[in-house]
Amino acid sequence: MIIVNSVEELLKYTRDLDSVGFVPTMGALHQGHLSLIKRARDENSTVIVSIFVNPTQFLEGEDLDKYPRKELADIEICKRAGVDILFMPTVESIYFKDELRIEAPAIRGFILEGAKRAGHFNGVLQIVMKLFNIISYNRPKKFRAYFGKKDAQQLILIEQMVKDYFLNVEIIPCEIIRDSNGLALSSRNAYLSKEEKEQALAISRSLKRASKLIMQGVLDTKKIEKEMREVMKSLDIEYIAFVDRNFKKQERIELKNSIILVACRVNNTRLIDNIWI
Ligand code: PAJ
Repeated sequence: MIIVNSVEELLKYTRDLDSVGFVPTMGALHQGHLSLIKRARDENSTVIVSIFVNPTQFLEGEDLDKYPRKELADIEICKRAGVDILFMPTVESIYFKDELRIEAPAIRGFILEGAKRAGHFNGVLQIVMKLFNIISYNRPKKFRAYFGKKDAQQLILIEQMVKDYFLNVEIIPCEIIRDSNGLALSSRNAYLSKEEKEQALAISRSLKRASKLIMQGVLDTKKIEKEMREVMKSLDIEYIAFVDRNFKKQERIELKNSIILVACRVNNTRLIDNIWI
């Protein structure tokens, strides 16, 4: 595995590539990330992973400084997973002064996660656009990028950016990986104590409850939300949302076209989860 820290260096290693599978991450890698890497490994001749804690997607007062950084363990995980190139750029090598900015659309970019974290998705799109352009700069024959459904709104916005900006990349959505209790894996789970982890299980339980109700034929989102709130009554709920695949709010569930999203606080840790119906 080659580890590179600058764009110039990366470009030396990406000449004449056949298919490239790219997995962008912020590190502190867990089985969720690994599932993306494995899929990329299965489907491409070259796998490139990036680890970059992107400052522009953290708002003032968020956890940029304390975001878990586990460089050595991450390198080991990538090596073992058969990653070919690990790209770990410095902030200076990737951002410029007074640079051009990408603005997420109001309709999908500034609701839910984007309302609670106004400007967050501008930063996500900014870095993902840069990474796509850097990784595919030398025009591989095929370019695929892997994203988790865990960050559903991020995934939808990236798909929109690819379409709106005519980017030559295939976005591969990947299933949410959970621990044996149902808790969706997240780098931020590292902030949770044992008791808090236990409490956080109510999130996935509420989503399971929702999917059970839907299987029983309950499609009214108000009814489903009421039951979900009951399951999560010990948590500080930021939002429960029912949207279609374009993130338009729904009054009724539509099979194969609904996403149920939850954001909660467990003490000081903010957690998100969702299911695609
Ligand atoms: P990060 O939170 O490190 O996540 C990297 C990728 O792993 C994302 O596509 C995310 O959806 C996926 N992922 C995280 N937890 C997962 C889980 N439990 N199951 C499946 N996939 C999971 O998302 C980011 O980084 C950043 O915003 C990034 C896209 C890298 C831009 O900075």
